Amino acid sequence: ALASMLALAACGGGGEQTSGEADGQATDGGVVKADIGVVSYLSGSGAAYGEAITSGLELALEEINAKGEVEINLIIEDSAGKQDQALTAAQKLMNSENVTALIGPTLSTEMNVVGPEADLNGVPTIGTSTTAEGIPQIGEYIFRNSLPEALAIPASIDKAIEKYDAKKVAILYGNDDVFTKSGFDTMKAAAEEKGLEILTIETFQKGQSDYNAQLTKIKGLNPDLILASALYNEGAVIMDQARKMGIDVPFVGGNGFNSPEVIEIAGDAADGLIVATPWYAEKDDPKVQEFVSKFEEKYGKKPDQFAAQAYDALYIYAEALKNAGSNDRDAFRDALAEVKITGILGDFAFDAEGDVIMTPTVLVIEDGAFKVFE
Ligand code: LEU
Repeated sequence: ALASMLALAACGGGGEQTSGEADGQATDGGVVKADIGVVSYLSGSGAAYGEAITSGLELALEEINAKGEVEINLIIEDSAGKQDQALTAAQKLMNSENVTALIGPTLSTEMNVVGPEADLNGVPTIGTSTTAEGIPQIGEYIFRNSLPEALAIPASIDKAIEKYDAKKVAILYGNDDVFTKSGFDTMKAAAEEKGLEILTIETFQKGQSDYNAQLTKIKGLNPDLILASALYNEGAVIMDQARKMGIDVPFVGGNGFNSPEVIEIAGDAADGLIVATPWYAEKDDPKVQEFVSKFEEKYGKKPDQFAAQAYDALYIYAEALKNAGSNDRDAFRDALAEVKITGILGDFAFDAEGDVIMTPTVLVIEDGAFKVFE
């Protein structure tokens, strides 16, 4: 009986898998197979972020598996934008599903709890939208391919200064979220460095619906620009209420504002929003245009930045799997650190910390659409 139990365990037929070895056969005729766990913000007030991300992943998945060099199975879990739910989802994927690696979670707030746990378990993880300071620095298993706020915000502020000769700014930010706080720190530092006068710093919390107090104060101080660090739901409501109060100065937003949802929710009030992006759908590049038309065909709408970054992330994972030649977590992690691809975001490679350096393009919303801010 003991001998047959051992035999069963040896061929993976029973018992718990406790090592970094992912389940199932690693290769099948040279094709590396892997389960990849995805933790995404798919329900609640920021669900459009997760929808964009999973749409980008699923399109890439079809293409990658059709090529037949690797075979990826995505296991997708909803985090609802919440730390505890993100952690529970990640633990299930790492422990019960025994995935080779993780993609996500969506928010830096969530990554701040999932990242350390994944790193401790030796599970390679890539953030495709996590832009706060310090994410890849969580540990050697944690990577990102999303344009950090530290590169995006100064580019937007520079453009706004150049265009509007801005000298005085008001800052408004969510003080209960890792990303909106980090975006604020970057905005404040950039404003100070560029010699802008900061007239006031106002705060809000997730889910807030009335910004009258903050906006009345800002209006009275008459800034040239408003720097706002928010996710789309709060950000769009802020712009709507500001315009209704007669505040018509431009807004500079962080990555949370780079979603078509802002226009969807705020309508005309979104005009005058400036954001920096690593990617935009109008880019004159055949790879980008092919992606945009395939995406539109599959989903009936244009991809946004979050879909694009997720799409490239799965190609980065596919390349790492191929190069690792195995779905072993450590082999995958080491191959991942060395990946070089040319994706729809351009030439891609991680730096020594698993972070990314990209040159942003600054966009502005005019007449209800994002346009390159020339
Ligand atoms: N960039 C945000 C963050 O780091 C998430 C994104 C979906 C707006 O939390």
